[in-house]
Amino acid sequence: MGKITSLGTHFGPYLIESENNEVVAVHGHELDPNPSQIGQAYLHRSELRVLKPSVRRSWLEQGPGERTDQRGKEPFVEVTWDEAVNLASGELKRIYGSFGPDALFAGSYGWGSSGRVHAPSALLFRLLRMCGGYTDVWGTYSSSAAEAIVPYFLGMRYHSAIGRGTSWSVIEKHTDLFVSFGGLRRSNTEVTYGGQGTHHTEDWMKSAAQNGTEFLNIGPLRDDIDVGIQSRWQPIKPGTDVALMLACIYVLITNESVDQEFVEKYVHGWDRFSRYVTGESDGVPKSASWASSITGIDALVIENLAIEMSRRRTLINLGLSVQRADHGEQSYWAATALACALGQIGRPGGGIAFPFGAQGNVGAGQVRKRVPGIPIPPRPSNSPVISVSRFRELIDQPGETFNCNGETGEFPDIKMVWWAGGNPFHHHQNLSQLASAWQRPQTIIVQEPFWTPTARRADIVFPTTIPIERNDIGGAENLLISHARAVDPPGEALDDYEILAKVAERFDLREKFTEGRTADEWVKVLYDLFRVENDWAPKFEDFLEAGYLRYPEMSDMGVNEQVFLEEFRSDPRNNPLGTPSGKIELWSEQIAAFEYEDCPPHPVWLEPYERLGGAGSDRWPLHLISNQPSVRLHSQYDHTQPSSGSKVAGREPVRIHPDAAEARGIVDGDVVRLFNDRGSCLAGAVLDNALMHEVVQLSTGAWYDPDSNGMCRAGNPNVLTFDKGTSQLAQGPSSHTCLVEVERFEGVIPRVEAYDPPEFVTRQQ
Ligand SMILES: Nc1nc2c(c(=O)[nH]1)N[C@H]1C(S)=C(S)[C@@H](COP(=O)(O)OP(=O)(O)OC[C@H]3O[C@@H](n4cnc5c(=O)[nH]c(N)nc54)[C@H](O)[C@@H]3O)O[C@H]1N2
Ligand SMILES: Nc1nc2c(c(=O)[nH]1)N[C@H]1C(S)=C(S)[C@@H](COP(=O)(O)OP(=O)(O)OC[C@H]3O[C@@H](n4cnc5c(=O)[nH]c(N)nc54)[C@H](O)[C@@H]3O)O[C@H]1N2
Ligand SMILES: [Mo]
Repeated sequence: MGKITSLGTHFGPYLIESENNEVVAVHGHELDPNPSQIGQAYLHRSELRVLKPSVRRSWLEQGPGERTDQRGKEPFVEVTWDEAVNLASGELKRIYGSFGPDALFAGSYGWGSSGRVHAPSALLFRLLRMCGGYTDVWGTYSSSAAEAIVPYFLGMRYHSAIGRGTSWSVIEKHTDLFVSFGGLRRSNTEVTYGGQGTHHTEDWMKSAAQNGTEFLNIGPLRDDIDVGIQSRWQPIKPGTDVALMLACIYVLITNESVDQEFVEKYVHGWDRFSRYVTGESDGVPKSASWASSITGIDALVIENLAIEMSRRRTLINLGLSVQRADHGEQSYWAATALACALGQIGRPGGGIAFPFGAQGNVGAGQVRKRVPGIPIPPRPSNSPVISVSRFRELIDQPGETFNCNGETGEFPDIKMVWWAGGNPFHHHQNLSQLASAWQRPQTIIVQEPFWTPTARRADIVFPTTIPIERNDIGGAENLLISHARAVDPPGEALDDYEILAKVAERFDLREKFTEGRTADEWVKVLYDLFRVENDWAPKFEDFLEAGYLRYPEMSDMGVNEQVFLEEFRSDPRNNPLGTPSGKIELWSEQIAAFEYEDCPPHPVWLEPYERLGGAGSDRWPLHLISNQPSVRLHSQYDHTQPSSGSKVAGREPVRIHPDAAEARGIVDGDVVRLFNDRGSCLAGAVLDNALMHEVVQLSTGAWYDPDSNGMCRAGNPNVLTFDKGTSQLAQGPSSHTCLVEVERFEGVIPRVEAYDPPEFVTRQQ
């Protein structure tokens, strides 16, 4: 047995076994009944580590802004840390001096480490806010549409609605019918942003099923519920859920099954909204037959479902996929309207739930315990802020105005980009378009452990450590976890903390940035701050010795009993919602004032820019689901096991229904080409009848690997997706709205090059 050290990650806690400075085994944590396989990636030393600070040749030799079309193509020159830090800080000073802080984009979205000390983007924000600021972002790629709209109709932040949500322990006892839009994929619940505790979702689902809860999966994939329980599947054309929800409300209205008492007492705007549903206000009754032609679901099935929901204790759950789509805001609002009509909100096991099946901590039944982080100074008040997924427009369209959530702004002229802990060349939509916009800034700096598609497209790359190479501390819903250094970092990689402290030095800010502490000292400081708020916690040394701390008030499965909006239901006068009316708003005067055609003042069905049976489907007959990968976290460790072992014909697997495959002459294991107007990629065919006939599924995260025509050889779906905001309200990403065609790839099959290290040259004297 080698040395055992503890580690926390976004996908759960582990025990790392190492010998002679090598990881020899990754063990599930002693408390974790269902550890995620994703952590096995830590077993593998990688050829793709960035070993030394590296600078793109033309940038180094000719200066900023030179031959930016060569980003990702030309070789790097390795330099010393001193030189790299001087180049980066000198350039930052030049940009600040010549153009001001708005010309720097450092929004730096991404799922870097889950540790509280080595949180790469937080450290970057800390330093750059001390230096003068930068253009920043609002929202997430995960849930911007929900984050924007939920406060208008529930009067609370989206994340507090999740924290206050109904817990599994209540569902297990009370819910008869758990209706999920967007599934409850077990693999998605292996992950929680900021740290997953021990994994229990699967156990909860099984025990709820045993207690009589029926699970209904409404979505394009049968295996969106895959934990071995007997669940029902209702296929639906992707992007049409709102039509189904409205039709269910229509059925309840015409059957006089709406809970009138509930809508009168707890809902603002029911009358105006219901006139829209019946068609009184726009001439279009949102009937079951109307919805049938949009969703592909039989009208009788819709009628029966509405009545069944009203007769049983029904919980309506929304995943996140349904809002990562064109007009994604509406799915959350319309589902809540349906729950209002059913009148079970605030009753145990009934009502509305967000987003079970998207993360593992959902249903844990308590607001996450705060684990202090290194403080981030407030954002300078005049810093521009854009919706996170409008990043490509930002760098491409300086001076252009944009609307977002009631405000109008102007994109500043971005001269420099600095990214720590994210991979935009995985996560952004329409990557070919991003690749050309990426040529505009004069300088791009990336902090990365690996030669990812983003690192290869940078001018200056700072090599960073990974979690097993440093000490840290992290939280989850039921545990506090020690992250302990198991092995030494390779090459000259440094912690993000140390890298940014070096940059701070060039601004005479080292002392202010570090507060005179090493990163290890911060670990203890943060633990001691946690102890101030949690006086039951043991001394730091005892915590380190144990490797974790279980929160005492949580049961083993990590759940307290709680019912979403129970207090509002029981006493709306004394517990009003934070909306202007104090009620659930199905008509919002605040949204009305924005006069957005793409987000009117009540829940509506709006045609997405493309859908099966709608716009675009004459040319592109298949809907692409680019969901989350089960074998990795986004694009992380795509180059090693377990992700590399999941590839088919050396590329990302795409699932195709056998009928769709047969019609195209595709057999299992073929290399296929997915394409549309926006781009194309190769993938390895897997025939599977767990999908709707007109749906193909290619998970996100294969490393972007364009050939000279922009065709991604590795299979990243974001060469196909459309880069468009959900609406002017959220301006969130709409990656799940995407039509494609698929064909067998004929000709010489090209090699995937994304997993080769880049080329290096020595400096010309
Ligand atoms: N088509 C489509 N696209 C999508 C989605 C979709 O459903 N469909 N989903 C979207 C969603 S929900 C999200 S959240 C995004 C995710 O997008 P990202 O969060 O950008 O994806 P990751 O692959 O997790 O990128 C994290 C990067 O941080 C690096 N990293 C890890 N640890 C450290 C560290 O300690 N220091 C530093 N400096 N770097 C580190 C990793 O190597 C990796 O390159 O993707 C979005 N894109
Ligand atoms: N293993 C693993 N788990 C993860 C992640 C990961 O990278 N790996 N990423 C995490 C992150 S950052 C996030 S934000 C969450 C995302 O959580 P979600 O957004 O909920 O997850 P997705 O995987 O994008 O989609 C889940 C399912 O929704 C269905 N779906 C897609 N479009 C529609 C639609 O229009 N209607 C209906 N009814 N269903 C639809 C698809 O069949 C898909 O499998 O997952 C988290 N969990
Ligand atoms: Mo996400």
